[in-house]
Amino acid sequence: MAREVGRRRVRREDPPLVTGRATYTDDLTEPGTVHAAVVRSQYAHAAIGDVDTAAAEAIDGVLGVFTAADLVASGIPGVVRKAGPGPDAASNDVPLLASDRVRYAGEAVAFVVATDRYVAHDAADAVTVDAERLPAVTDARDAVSGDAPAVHDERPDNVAVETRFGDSAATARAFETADHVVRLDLHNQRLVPNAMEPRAARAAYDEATGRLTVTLSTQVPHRAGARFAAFLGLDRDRVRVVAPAVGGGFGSKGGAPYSEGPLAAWAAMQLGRPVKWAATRSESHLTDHHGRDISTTASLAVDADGTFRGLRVEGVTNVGAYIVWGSTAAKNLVTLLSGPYAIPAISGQFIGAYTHTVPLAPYRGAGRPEAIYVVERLVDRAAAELGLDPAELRRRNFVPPDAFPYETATGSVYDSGDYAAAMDEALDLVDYATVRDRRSAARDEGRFVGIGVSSFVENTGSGPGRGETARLAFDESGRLSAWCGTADHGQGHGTTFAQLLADELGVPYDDVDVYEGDSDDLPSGTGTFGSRSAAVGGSALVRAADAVREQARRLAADVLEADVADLVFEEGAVHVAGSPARAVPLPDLVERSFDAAALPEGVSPGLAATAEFVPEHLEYAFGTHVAVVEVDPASGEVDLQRYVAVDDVGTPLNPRIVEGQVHGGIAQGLGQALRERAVYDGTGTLLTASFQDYAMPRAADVPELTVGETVTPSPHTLNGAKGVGEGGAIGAPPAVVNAVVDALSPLGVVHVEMPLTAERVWRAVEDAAGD
Ligand code: MCN
Repeated sequence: MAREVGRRRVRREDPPLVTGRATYTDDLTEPGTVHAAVVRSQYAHAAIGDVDTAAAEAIDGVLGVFTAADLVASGIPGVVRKAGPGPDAASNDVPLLASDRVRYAGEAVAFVVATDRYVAHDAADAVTVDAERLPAVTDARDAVSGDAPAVHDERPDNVAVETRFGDSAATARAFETADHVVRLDLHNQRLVPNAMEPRAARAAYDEATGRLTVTLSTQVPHRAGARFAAFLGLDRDRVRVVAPAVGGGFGSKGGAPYSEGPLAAWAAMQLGRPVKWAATRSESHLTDHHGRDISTTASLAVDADGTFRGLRVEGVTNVGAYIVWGSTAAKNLVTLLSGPYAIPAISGQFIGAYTHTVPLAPYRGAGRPEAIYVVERLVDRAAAELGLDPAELRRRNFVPPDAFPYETATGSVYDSGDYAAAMDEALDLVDYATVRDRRSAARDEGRFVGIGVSSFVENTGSGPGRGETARLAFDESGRLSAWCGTADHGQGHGTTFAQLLADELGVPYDDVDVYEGDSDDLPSGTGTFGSRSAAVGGSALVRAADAVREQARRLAADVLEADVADLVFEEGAVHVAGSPARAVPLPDLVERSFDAAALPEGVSPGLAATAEFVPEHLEYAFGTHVAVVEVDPASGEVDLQRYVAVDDVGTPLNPRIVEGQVHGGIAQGLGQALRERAVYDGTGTLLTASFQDYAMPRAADVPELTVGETVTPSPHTLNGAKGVGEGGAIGAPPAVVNAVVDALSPLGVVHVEMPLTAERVWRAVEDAAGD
C-alpha cells in the first residue's frame, strides 16, 4: 500500500467550510434559545457606582439583566482566576463583571438576556452605568515610569511580572571583550487576533441530568470544561464542552478566562433556558485578548570576523489590565533568544506592565516572533556595521548540524536541525546572488531594491509534560474512528490524522474518520495551540495504534496458531515472521474481534484502544524566509516583490497542509510587518476597533509565495513531526523589515518600526536625511 504520510491530499474538511455548510456556534438555533448581550465600559479607567438596570428590565422580551452583585448573591465567585502564568507573576483575578472599577475600554459591566438578540442589544444600551472617569495609561513604559495611575491599587508600580534571565556576568565579559557591539531599540506592536469567527458560546442546562452543555468556539474543549465546572461549582463530569466548526483562533480561543461563556452558562442555569452569546466584530477588537506589544532594547556583541559573543535584552511587555497569559510570551521570548545561533552568553530582564488596555495573550507565535524579530534585526544590523553579507554572517553563527541536541544560553535544548541547509535552500529558491546584483544595479539607477533574510527556530509541541489523549475504535463494518484531544479550528487534522492512521494500521485513508472537539468523547484532552497537534496529538494516535496492533496480533495468534511473539503487523495484516504468506488481514481480525465466541479468554470484544502521549521535550522547527522589496522613498510605498519560505517541520504528514499553514502564517506575518497595529489613544480608547481602522492584510497584499522545505525529523515524537502552525508568522516580520531597511540603507536608514506603512517609511527616510 502506498504510504499516506507525505501525500499532498486535499483537505477533506474543506467542502462544508468553503460552501457555507459548516455549523459554527452562532449557527445553532435550537428552539427555546435566548440571547445575551454585554454592557461594556466606555472608559478605560473609571470608578463604577450604581448600575441602573431598571429601564433595560422594563423592555419587552428582556429576561434578565445581571451585574456583579447578582453573581455574588448567587454564591459564585464573580471572578475567574488568571490562567496561571507561573510563579514569577503577580496574581490577580479577572472579574467576570466589573463592580467598583473598570480597567479597560470594553470591560464587561452587565450581562443582558432577552428572547431576541436585537432586544438584548437594545436593553444593553438602556443600562446606565454611573462611572467616574479616571486617568488611564496605555503605554507599558509609561505605566512603569513611576508617574502613572495604578491599574491595581495593590500594585502601585504597575509591575505585573518581572523576569531576570541568563548569566549577566558572562554576558558582561562577552561585551567587554568583543570587537563590536550593535544595539537596536525595537517595538513589537500590539495586534488584534482577528479570528474569522468572533468568539461565541451557547449554554444549555438540563435539570433532569444536572448536566451543562456548552457549545463554544474554542481551541481547548476539555480545559474550557474544567474552567466552567470550577466557576459554577459543578463536578467536572457534569460539564460537556463541544466545539463545532471553529473559524480560527490563533491563540485567542485558547482557554483564556473570558467572561461571556461562563456568564452564558450561569444565566442558562438561572433562567432554565439555553443562552447564546456571540461577539460582534467590534466586540472582538475590543475584548479578544491582544497579542505582542513588547518593547525591547537589545545589544549584540560580535567579533570582527562575525562571531556572536553575547546578547543582552531588556524589555517591557504590556500585559494589559489583568495578567492573563502575560508571562507566557515573555517566557517563550527568553527561551528563543539564541535563535538558530550559537551565542555563548545571553542575559537580560523583562517587565510585564499593567496598563488600561485589554489583556495580552498568546497570538500566533506567542513570544517566538518577538524573540526572532529582536535577534534577526540585530543580526542584520551587525552585518551592515561589519560590512558582511547578512546570509554569510548567519552561516558563520548557526548551531552546526553535528551539535544537536544543543543547549542554548537561555536553557532551551534544540532537538535536531540543519539551519544552513534550510537557508541554502531559501537562497537558491530566491536566487540570492542574482537579486543582490539586481539590487546593486537598481541603486545605480536611483531605485531602492532590498533583500531581507530571516532565519528562525521555534519551540513547538508545548511540552514537556503536557500530554494528549487519543482513542481508536474499529466498528463492525471495518471503519476506523479516531478521537483526539486536540481541537482543530482550521488546521486540517481530519485529513492529516487519517493519513497518519492509514499508514499505522494499513487501512484505506477513506475508511478513517477523525473526531475532535467534544469533551465527552475522551476522558482528558489538552487542545490545539503551540503547534502541538501533529507532534503530540499525532504521537498519541501512533501510541493508540500501537495498542491496536498489539490486540490484532493477539487475535491473529489464535487464528494462525502461532505464538504472539512470532507475529508481525505489517501492511494491514498480521503474519508469521519470515512467512508473509501465513497472514490474516486486518478486516478479518476486526470481524473476529466482534465475535465473542471466537475471542481468546480475557480479550474484550472490538479492536479499540485509548492512549496518552506525554512529551518529555519540545521539538524545534526552523527555517529561513527571504523577502525582496522595492521601496519608493518619495512616497514610502513598499512593493513586496518576492517571498520565499523554507520551513523544516520535521516529517511533514501532509506537505500541502504544511504549505497552507506556512502561507497562513506568512499572511499574518506580512500583516504585522506592513499593516496591522492596535492603537489606543491617551484616554485608553481603542481607535482601531473595526476593520475600517485596523488594516488586515488582504489577498492582494500577499504576493505569490514560493515555499520550499528541508526535512529533519524530530527524535522526540513518534511520527518525526515538529509543528508548523506558527512558523510563517515568525519568519515574515524580520524578513520584510530587513528587506526594507536593506533597500533604504544607501539613504542612511537603519531601522523602521512596524508596521511599515508608507507614512512610517517616508518619515524614516526624511529623518535619515535630516541626520
Ligand atoms: N502538519 C503536518 N506535518 C507536520 C506538522 C503539521 O502535516 N510536520 C499539519 C498538522 O497535522 C495540522 C497542521 O499541519 O493539520 C498544523 O499542525 P501543527 O503545527 O501541529 O499545529 P496545530 O494543529 O497544533 O495548530 C495550532 C497552530 C497555532 S499555534 C496557531 S496560532 C494557528 C495555526 O495552528 N492558528 C490557526 N494555524 C491555524 N490555522 C487556521 N486555519 N486557523 C488558526 O486559528
